[in-house]
Amino acid sequence: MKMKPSDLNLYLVGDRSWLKDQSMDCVIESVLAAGVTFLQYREKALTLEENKINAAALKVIAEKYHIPFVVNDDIDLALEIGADGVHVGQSDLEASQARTRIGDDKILGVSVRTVEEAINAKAAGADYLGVGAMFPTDTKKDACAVSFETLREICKTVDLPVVAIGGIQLSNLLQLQDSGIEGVAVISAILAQDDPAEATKNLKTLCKFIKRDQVSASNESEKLQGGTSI
Ligand code: TZP
Ligand code: MG
Repeated sequence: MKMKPSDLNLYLVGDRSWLKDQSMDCVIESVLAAGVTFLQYREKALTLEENKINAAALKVIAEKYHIPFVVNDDIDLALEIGADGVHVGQSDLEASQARTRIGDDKILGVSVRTVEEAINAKAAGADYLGVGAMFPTDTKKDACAVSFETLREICKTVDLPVVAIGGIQLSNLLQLQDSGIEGVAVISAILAQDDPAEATKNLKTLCKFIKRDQVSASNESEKLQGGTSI
């Protein structure tokens, strides 16, 4: 499966360490049904065998909902389970090598923090860019901040769809409006919530307003947050 820019609208990075008592498969099924449009498998503390079993299970669910499913960093795992693609960061395998290994038909996502990295990622064959961290986050302790201006500059300069990531919650999502992004990628804004499906629906309501030329979403935002305008 290749991707469309609109697939990036509400991108979930799977990380079971945030889950409360629920099983990952059940939560993923419920949030995909609620409107998640892209799924990345990213587990940092599992064995090879556990990753194989868990990633393969999530791939089946993603297929059922016809959404792209990519694996973070691990190209062997992505190829072995037949994922739709991979996502690599700047300190992982070079994006051009990742492209060579997965071939032209699979999705390549690349994390970038500067315009230069974004230009290089495009030249290396990226299909989309992940840019962040846009806000402080406890999820990735080593994440460096990216400014709104840099995000906007990347979107303007490089002709690739962009998903913003890092600390994005219902309360700050609309601060990314008019940056040129296609959507937002989150972990805790969905997986750390008591009701991940409800959280997905609320985020999705605001994601509709994220693209340029769309009407102000302040009323919607106010309703979702019980009357506090952002
Ligand atoms: N890359 C940059 S920030 C981040 C990743 C994977 C963590 C995103 O998690 P959260 O909980 O949405 O801030
Ligand atoms: Mg990585």
